[in-house]
Amino acid sequence: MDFRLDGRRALITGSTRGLGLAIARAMAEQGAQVIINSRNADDCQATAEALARQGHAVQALPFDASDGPDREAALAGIRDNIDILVNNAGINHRVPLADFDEGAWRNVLDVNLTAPFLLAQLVAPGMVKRGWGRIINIASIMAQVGRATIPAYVSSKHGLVGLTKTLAIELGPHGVTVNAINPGYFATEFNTPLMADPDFDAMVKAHTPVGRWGDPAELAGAAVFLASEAGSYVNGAALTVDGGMTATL
Ligand code: GCO
Repeated sequence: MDFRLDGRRALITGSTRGLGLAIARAMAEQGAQVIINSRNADDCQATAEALARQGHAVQALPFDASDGPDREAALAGIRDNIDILVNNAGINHRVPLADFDEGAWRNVLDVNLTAPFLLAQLVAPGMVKRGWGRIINIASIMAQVGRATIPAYVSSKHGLVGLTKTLAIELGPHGVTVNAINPGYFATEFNTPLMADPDFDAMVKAHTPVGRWGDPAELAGAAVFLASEAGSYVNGAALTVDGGMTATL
């Protein structure tokens, strides 16, 4: 059983913190060369330096995944040499329906759904040429259920799992697997407003059979598995990592 990623080059979007950083670190620990990305060049540099100090092969590549010219310019030289793409960068906008403006809706869809599609389109040709590749889309349990006040996020994540399935079918014959991971509630900066709300915090603990928020490191194993040879027959799947939340009422 081979969970190693030696010799693989992995681009993880949104990897300066939270789930993306945990995935980047775990992939680096399995021998991958990791490319750290976010919109913020200083954050990318600092994260890459911290991982490099721990002996990992790492590169900083700041760009805005949802900005066409920025994305294409950043990837111009390396798009054909990415073995593993993790579409992790995501945003949320938590506002009641009556106040949810169109710009915010479009922005969430752009970052969470359109950018993963366009990034896959950029890197897939190189993977197909080499006959090996992995695309891992970080969706959410919000691809399985919904929650009031986050219509754009829920729609984008349901869409991301649909994108995963259709790309899995198209790229599978070329040695490229495409899968999603559906994280439940993890203790990340992204979820700070939810963790700070005592009612929400209590709801998460009560509705998660393991009784707590997830630690980002607890998501990384799923990403390593899907990226490795051990996961070679998993394609078009959405792997839920939620402490059991969606298994219960
Ligand atoms: C929310 C969002 C996210 C969640 C995550 C759970 O409830 O506002 O869904 O912040 O953490 O997506 O899967």
